This record gives sequence, structure tokens and C-alpha cells, in this order.
Amino acid sequence: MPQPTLILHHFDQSPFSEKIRLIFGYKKLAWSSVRISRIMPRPDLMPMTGGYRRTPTLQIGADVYCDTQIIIRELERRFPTPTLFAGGNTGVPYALGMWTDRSFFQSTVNLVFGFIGDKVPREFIEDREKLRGARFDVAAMTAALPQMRDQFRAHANWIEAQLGDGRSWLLDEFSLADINAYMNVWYARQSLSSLDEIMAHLPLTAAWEARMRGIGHGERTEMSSAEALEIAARSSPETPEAGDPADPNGRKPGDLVTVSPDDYGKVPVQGRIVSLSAQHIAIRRTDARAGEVVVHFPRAGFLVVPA
Ligand SMILES: N[C@@H](CCC(=O)N[C@@H](CS)C(=O)NCC(=O)O)C(=O)O
Repeated sequence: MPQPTLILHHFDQSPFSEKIRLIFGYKKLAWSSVRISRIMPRPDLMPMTGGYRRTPTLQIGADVYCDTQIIIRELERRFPTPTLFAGGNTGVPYALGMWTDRSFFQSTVNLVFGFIGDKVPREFIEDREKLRGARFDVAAMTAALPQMRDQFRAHANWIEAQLGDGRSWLLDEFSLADINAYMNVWYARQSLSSLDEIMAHLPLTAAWEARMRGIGHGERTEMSSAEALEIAARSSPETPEAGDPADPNGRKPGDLVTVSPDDYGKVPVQGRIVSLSAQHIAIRRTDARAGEVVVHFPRAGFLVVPA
């Protein structure tokens, strides 16, 4: 079977997108890149996601995957070799995402924007204030720069400690744990000319960073957002209906629900459940421009509410 067209809606500076680009590299996949704007609006993407606005989103035909956790799950399901979960490490790499994507990431964001300071464009600040529902106070981040350096170093030092016995990767073999943790170092590297001052004291992490960079991004081709939307409109979702007899709330296919992130970018997306489990929920919705789509979300970090 030919590989389905994997369409990543992303922007080049996005650290969460870098995770997925690296997985394309590791799994040697060809993919289509739709470059979206760093700030809203994204008029060709919202018809597909139903309002979910965080970056990246993976589209396969009329199936749309929101959040890196569910994108990774789907890529591993479709392309299991080489695996991201070697040596029986099937739970911990995901669980580590709650460290790398939340507290470690927050320290990195504060460090990066504190460093960039008053060069951050006004429109970007306003956009991220809407995203977070809170002030994006660059002046406060700049004032807290010494503390943020400490925080970033403390998190990065856990990578250094883990590599301390001479291993190449965080677990026994290369895994999602490396991708998740690396995102933060990659992000700091893009924006922080002074990162080397911190990394000079983390030599194992610096060598690991170089190994990670060497993985590459697979085979990338550019696609327009209009073409991606057109692909969704002329495709049918391929997600089969599947209930979860163990669902603790008795949710089932056909139920009308909203799904939203529990931390930021909390836009509720409404649809009818197609498939669900402890780790995923897929909902069907119809849009005038995208047609019928199925939108997929993770469960950890997302709230499902009857609509
Ligand atoms: N938990 C999400 C977080 C994604 C995230 O925060 N992405 C950033 C960009 S790297 C974002 O959405 N920024 C706001 C935006 O792009 O609208 C995931 O794993 O995909």
C-alpha cells in the first residue's frame, strides 16, 4: 500500500512541531508541509479542526489529529517500525510528556521570551494572551531571566544526569522520551544566543543534542493550505466506529460532546463520538468548507463534556 499523504500544519519555529518533524525523520517518512501563520487567524485550518488552534495539527485525508500526543500515537500505529517505544517502554515516554510539555516547556518559554524581551512583536503578545487567557508579560519574563536560567538548567540537568552512565539515549534505546525532552533544548537553541553558556556545563546533553539534530526531518514537500483543505473536502474520514466498554462515564459512539485542552488554547470542539479509549477520542463534525471530518484528541490533558 502506498504511504498515505501526511500533512503537517505547522510553522518552522514551533518546538512542538519539531517533535513531529523529527519523528518523520526517525521513521523515514515523506510528508507534506503546510506552513501556517504563527498567530491567528488560520482560515484554511479552522474548518478542519473545528476551532482547535494549537500547533501542530496532522491531517490524513479527512482525519485530523490535534496535539502531538495523539499525532505520535497515530504515526506509531501506522508506521510501527522503527518504534518510538523500544524495550517495552510504552508508558513512561508518554508520561514524561507531562514534564517536557508542561513544566519544562514553561521554563523554556519564559527563558526564551525573557531573553528576546522588547523585540517580541505586539501582535504576537496579543495573540498569545488570547491563547493563554492571561497576560503574556514579557517585561516580567525579562525581569525573571536569572531565575528562568536556573529553572532551565535544573530541568536540562536531569537529561545530563540520565546520560551520566554513558548511555546514548534517555532510556535504554532511542525513544519518544528523547524527542519529548529534546524539544525544549531545540527551542532554546533557536532563540538563545547565550545557550552555550548553560550547555558548556552539560557536555553529555550537548553531545545528545547533536545526535538528535542528526535524525533529520524525513522527506518534506511544501503544500498550500488551500490544497490541504481541498484534500479534506474530497476525502472521507477513515476512522471506524469503536466503543469503550470500560469508559468510566458511559460515553459511547454517537454521543454529542465538546473536547478542549485543559491548560491553554481551551477552545471547545463539538462533534459526535466515533471512537474512544483511555488514550484517545475521535469526534465527527461537518463543516461547510471541509465537509465531513473526524477530529482526534488525546485524553490526558483534555476535557470531554456532554454538549
Ligand atoms: N500540548 C500541545 C501543545 C502545542 C503548543 O503549545 N504549541 C504552540 C506552538 S509550538 C502553540 O500552539 N502556540 C499557539 C499557536 O500556534 O496558536 C501539543 O502537544 O501539541
